[in-house]
Amino acid sequence: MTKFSHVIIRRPGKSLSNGITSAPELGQPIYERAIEEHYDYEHALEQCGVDVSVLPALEQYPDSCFVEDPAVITRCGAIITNPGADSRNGEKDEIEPAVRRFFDDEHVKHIVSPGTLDGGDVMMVGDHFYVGRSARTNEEGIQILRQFCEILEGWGLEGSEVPLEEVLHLKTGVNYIEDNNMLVSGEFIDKPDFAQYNKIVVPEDEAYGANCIWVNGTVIVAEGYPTVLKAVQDLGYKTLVVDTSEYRKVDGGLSCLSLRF
Ligand code: CIR
Repeated sequence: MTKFSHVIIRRPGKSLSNGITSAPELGQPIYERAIEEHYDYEHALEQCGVDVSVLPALEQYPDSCFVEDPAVITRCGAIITNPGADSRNGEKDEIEPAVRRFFDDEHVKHIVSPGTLDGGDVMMVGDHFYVGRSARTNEEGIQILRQFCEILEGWGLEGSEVPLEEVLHLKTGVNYIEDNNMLVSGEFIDKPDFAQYNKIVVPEDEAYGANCIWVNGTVIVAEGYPTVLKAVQDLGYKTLVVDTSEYRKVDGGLSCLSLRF
């Protein structure tokens, strides 16, 4: 059974306002509010019984509070990714020392160029990892999946590829909350890859709310998505609600803001 004992987060910097966005119409994140939301997020995680390591802001990387992307952490070891956006690629060198506090050399592996991978494209379901093939997770000619899966297989884990077309990352639209329950939205609702799960279909007007996180029996849900919240509560989960509206302005959400392991 999955159980997390550690979480890594990184405070946003003032440069968050320059983060990559597909939704400029939402306006730029307001730093003071983003910090408040980050503290609330940290406190929600603490209530789930995990030890939270807080890394300092990195002004040179506007998107670096989204620590989920430069690393993937499994129960067997960590994979430092090769983030697909040029402005974010250097984040991999910044996250590695934090990850190495928990894993020795043998248990830290790397994705190498020309393969690129963002952790937001990796969804863990027990020992199986779904890997979204997105604009960020890719490789010309050779399959990035092979590189990632060889590392997983070395640890007795496995992966499979899920092509995606409409959203930034796999977990933008599909999230596993344990006990065979999966929140699905948009292009993921009818994907055969997820047919075996109890699917909670997220309505289009609450699509952002599909990005929930399960932490030791509690599901943290973004504020402002009542249908999602009710559906999760109806399944019997304890829930916590956190406002992530400043992060939404730069395409970020609950899962992107932490590494849980
Ligand atoms: C980016 O475009 O990379 C950031 N502005 C948002 C990253 C969100 N990360 C995630 O979904 N895992």
